[in-house]
Order: sequence, then C-alpha cells, then structure tokens
Amino acid sequence: MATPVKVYGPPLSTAVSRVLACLIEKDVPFQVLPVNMAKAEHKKPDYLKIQPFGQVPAFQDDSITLFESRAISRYICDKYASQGNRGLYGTNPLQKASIDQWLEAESQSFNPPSSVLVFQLAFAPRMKIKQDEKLIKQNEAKLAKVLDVYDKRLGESRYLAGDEFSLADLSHLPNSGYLVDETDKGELFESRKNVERWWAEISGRESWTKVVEMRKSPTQK
Ligand SMILES: N[C@@H](CCC(=O)N[C@@H](CS)C(=O)NCC(=O)O)C(=O)O
Repeated sequence: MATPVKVYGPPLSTAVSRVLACLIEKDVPFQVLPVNMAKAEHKKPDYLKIQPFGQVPAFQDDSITLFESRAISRYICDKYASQGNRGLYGTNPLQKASIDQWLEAESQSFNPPSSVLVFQLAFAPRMKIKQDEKLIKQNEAKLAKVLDVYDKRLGESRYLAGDEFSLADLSHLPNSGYLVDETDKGELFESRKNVERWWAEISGRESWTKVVEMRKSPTQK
C-alpha cells in the first residue's frame, strides 16, 4: 500500500481543512500530524524548514514538501488525477481555466473579508480576544458585495465553475462553514437564494462532513 501523505496542522484550521477535504474527495490516504499552535510549534525552526512562514498547513508526499493550501490542493488533484473525484480540478484546459478563475476569486475576493469575520466572530471569543466591531462591519459589507456576484453566477450555473462540483467550490467550504455554523452571519448566505442552494449542496458532501467530524476528535485539535 502507498505511504500516506502527511498533513501538518489541526483540522480546526480553515487552511488545513481545505487540504483534508481535497484529499478525501481524491481518495488519497493521509496522516494528520499535530502541530500544537498554542505552544507555538509552528514557529519552531524544525517546522519552519517545511513552512517558512510559520503557518499551517504544511504537506509532505514522498520527497516533496509544500505549503499554501490552494497550491497543495492543486498538486493533489494533478498528482492523483486518475483516482477519486476525477473532475475535481477539471479534465481539459477550458474547465481548468474556469476552476482557476473561481479559485482566484475565492482567494482574492472571498477569503479576505470572510477570514476576518471567522477570526473575529468564531475564534476571538474562544481565545478571549476582544472583538473589533468596526472591522466586523466593514468586512460584512465587503463580503455581502462578493456574495452578490456569487448569487448572480450561481443563478446561471449549478456550481461556480460550471455544472460539476470542483476545487473552486471546495475551497469555499472552510470559511463558509464557520460563518454559517458558528456565527450569526449565516444570513449572508441564506438571504441569497442561489448562494443558499449552493451552500446546502456543497456543505452536504461526504468529504466535508468527514472533515467536520475530524474536528470533533480531541486528538485532532
Ligand atoms: N495562505 C495560507 C494561509 C495559512 C494560514 O493563514 N494558516 C493559519 C491557520 S488557518 C495559521 O497558521 N495561523 C497562524 C499564524 O499565522 O501564525 C494557506 O492557505 O495555506
């Protein structure tokens, strides 16, 4: 049996869970290696050798180590193209271009406001950090504008990059999951009928429910 790939970091992290959902979609055996962020293990010299920015996740497959969750996910799709969900990153240049376009939209337009909201509303209270109301308001308004664009797009096609679920949709799961399940901002999704339909479809995927389950395990935090 092939050696499992290694993912360093807790499934509670949005970026780690993006990679885990991708591995599960692609049926790639993996091992999650704990990085104790409370003890700043992600800033220690040994860890910085594989993730020089001191963040999670880091990833290892045979002799290659990678960081950046979206780059890792693209690698997994290309390296394991013939197994699991084969269309996850498209099967021709046209599909790939559309998936890349929406992956960029996720990373450049959706992620900035949504990650601020996730930190402020879901993580800051757990970490006993004071919330910044002004920042929350500003980023809610930014995210609303992004979701207006998504709502229009999702009125034209079932998923962001076309009629099939793809890496572009998957990449939205981690931040959206926290916003809908653990904050009072789920209304941003529910008030837009196409976004609401899309969210119900993508969040119900077996790969994502498995990642959410992994977060509940005390050894995986
Ligand atoms: N763009 C990076 C972001 C990674 C990231 O922000 N990771 C967070 C956890 S979700 C982290 O390690 N935060 C701790 C820190 O920055 O010190 C990726 O997608 O992999």
